[in-house]
Amino acid sequence: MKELENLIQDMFHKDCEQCTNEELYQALLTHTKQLLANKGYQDGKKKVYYISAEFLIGKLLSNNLINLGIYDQVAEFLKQNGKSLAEVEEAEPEPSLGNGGLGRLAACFLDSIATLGLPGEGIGLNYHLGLFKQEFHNHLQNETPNPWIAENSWLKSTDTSYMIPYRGFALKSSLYDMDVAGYHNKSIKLHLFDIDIADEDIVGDGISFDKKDILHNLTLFLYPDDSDDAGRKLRIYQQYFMVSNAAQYILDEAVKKGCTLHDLADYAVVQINDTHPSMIIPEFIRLLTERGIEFDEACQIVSRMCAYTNHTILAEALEKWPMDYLMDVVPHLVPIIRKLDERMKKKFPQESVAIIDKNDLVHMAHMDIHYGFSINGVAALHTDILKNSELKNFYEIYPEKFNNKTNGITFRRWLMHCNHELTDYITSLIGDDFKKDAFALEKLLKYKDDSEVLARLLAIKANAKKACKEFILHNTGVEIDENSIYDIQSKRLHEYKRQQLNALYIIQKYLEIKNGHKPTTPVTFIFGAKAAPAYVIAKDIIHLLLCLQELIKNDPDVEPYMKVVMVENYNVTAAEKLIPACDVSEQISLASKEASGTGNMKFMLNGAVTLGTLDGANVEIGDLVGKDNIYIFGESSEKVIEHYEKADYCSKEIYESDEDIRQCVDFIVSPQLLSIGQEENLRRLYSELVNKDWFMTLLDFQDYVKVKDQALADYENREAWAKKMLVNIAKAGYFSSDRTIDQYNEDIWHL
Ligand code: 26Q
Repeated sequence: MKELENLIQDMFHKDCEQCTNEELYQALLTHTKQLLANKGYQDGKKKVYYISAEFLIGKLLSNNLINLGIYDQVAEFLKQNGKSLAEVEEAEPEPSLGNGGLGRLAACFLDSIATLGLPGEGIGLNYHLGLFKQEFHNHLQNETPNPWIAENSWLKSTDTSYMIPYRGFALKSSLYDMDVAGYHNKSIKLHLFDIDIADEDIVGDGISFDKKDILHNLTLFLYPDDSDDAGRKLRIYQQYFMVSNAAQYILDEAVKKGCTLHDLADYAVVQINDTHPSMIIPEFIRLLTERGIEFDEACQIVSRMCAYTNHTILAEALEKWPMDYLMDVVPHLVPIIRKLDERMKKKFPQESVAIIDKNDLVHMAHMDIHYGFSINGVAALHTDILKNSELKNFYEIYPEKFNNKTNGITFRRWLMHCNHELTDYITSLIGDDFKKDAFALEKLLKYKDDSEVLARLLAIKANAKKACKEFILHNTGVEIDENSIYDIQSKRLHEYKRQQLNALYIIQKYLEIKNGHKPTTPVTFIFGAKAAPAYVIAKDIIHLLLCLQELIKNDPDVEPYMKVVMVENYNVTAAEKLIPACDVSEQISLASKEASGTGNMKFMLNGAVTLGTLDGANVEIGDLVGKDNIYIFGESSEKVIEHYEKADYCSKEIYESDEDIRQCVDFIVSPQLLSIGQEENLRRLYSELVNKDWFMTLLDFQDYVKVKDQALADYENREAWAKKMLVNIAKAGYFSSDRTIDQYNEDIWHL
């Protein structure tokens, strides 16, 4: 720690004791960046390039210290000087480079690629104002810019720069790098491309700005509002900027190593994270043909190099770009895409597998499947659904391209960093093999009937709940009861994830308590979720939750028994506070709709018990822990898919025939809630549920209530509950992203 002490002296001319937390953060940032670079970078002839519109990396200081193996030393040094690492960490801004699961997955994958010592790099964009910052006013979500790049940050500027051609002009890029430390291994790089002339001052009210001012807006926001033409075109400008930079960078790097271009696939494999980077396929072909490779050969090279991951089966998220837009933004790609399409139309004339459809829309996923060598889903059920229904026609053509890679999470962040007490206790029981070999957690199973161990698990959970209570008080001003059951649903807000189902349960409980049925142990319903700014119904659901929070807070009959609290601006930092404290993990998407989920894995690893549908990776969690250690409810994915095929689901029938349900749904527009909230929002949501309910909330409601009531009742037997917690922790090893990355490498990348 001598070096750190000297650095603090050099930077601030005083001792550690006299420094502010902000100053200590600056010193640690500088020190850690140096250590990361000194470790050297993983290299090899062939590299994987993980290209993604999002990298939801979270704060980096603690994680880097853990992976460098000096966390304890630094924490101790600060403590001896009267400081706390946790408080120093507060000074770090959280990078705002992602939205949800797909972005967080990319971040976990970088950690595992580095930890396994594989040569790989991430490539994305350096959004200055990130996704957006969520604020609640009048029980509604407001969006404001989320500037996160400080003068001194984890970003390192480089000399790398490319010209990116668009219709009528070209933009010069600048590359910034961030180092990602492997756990007790070398570092790898995350490359973030940017433009020097991006101008944050063009942002007006909230997050509004001139969407046509490409020269100044290109790298301001992730997912700019695409409800109009200008917004959609801006997304194409962004995507092309990302992939043209990536392709030029990859080619340059390979050529420097001696690649002749004919053998490019021996130097590079590109993992395309959903369809946002799909234009990299025609862009590679453009660059290769420019450098003298014949079109046919360029197609073959690219087809040996590109692999595509699908993260969703929701039709509205599968990108289809109108040819006109591409013509306006990147006309030089248009003849290439047309040629790629014609070649496939000759072989496979059926419309369902066309790249360009009869409305002149370019189906990005179709291009990936035809011209990539691998397509994977992100959980067993999801991959089955892709093969058997959503992409059936493609599976029949290319059965050998389809494979499953069940998602995973890095245990360095989602256990070792966010739950020190649990990590230390596990280490005391089974040693620390699990930090590198997550399957070793199964050794915990021998303590399944050990009352002392079970009591300790409960005590650790109780401490995490106290810490979470402090966080929630600070974040929302709401004081929750640390002895209540913490029931948590935190994830992006989307109708298919069904936060509205949870809300209806809360209404049902509220009415029950009003009628004198009081729960044995009070329950706190905790939510964290951002809604896309233009997603009206998602914002209405947030409104309902905030209105319920207000109603219950002010009702002395009910307040002692239940509470609702919605955390503002849910992000990685908030997740790290909520997840260790959770008792019941809500994973209640409509079966078949959640590709995998990764929050479900983080919660189980921290000793929460899942309440969920048989959807995504919940299915695999259930198989691993057994039916006594998970609460499953709801219609099966087969039945749900059948309802969609037959178009025979009618929520109004359920609403009209089931008095219980009607009472709960009607409550959304009751005088009590209307006196708190906005009539327009509440009525719109009510009408959506009664007349449409596309994600079948009412269908699963009664079963949800029954199973959730059972879970809450079972919580009363604390030792039996602790046993479920232990089994969940012990069986979480399969969900380490080290396992996932190992499989990507074995089956797809071959590094
Ligand atoms: C598409 C078109 C226009 C605008 C935005 C988008 C868009 C943006 C983000 C489409 C999809 C996303 C993000 C998807 C996502 O995060 N999917 C999640 O991926 C996780 C990792 O595989 C899974 O665990 C989740 O189940 C899945 O929802």
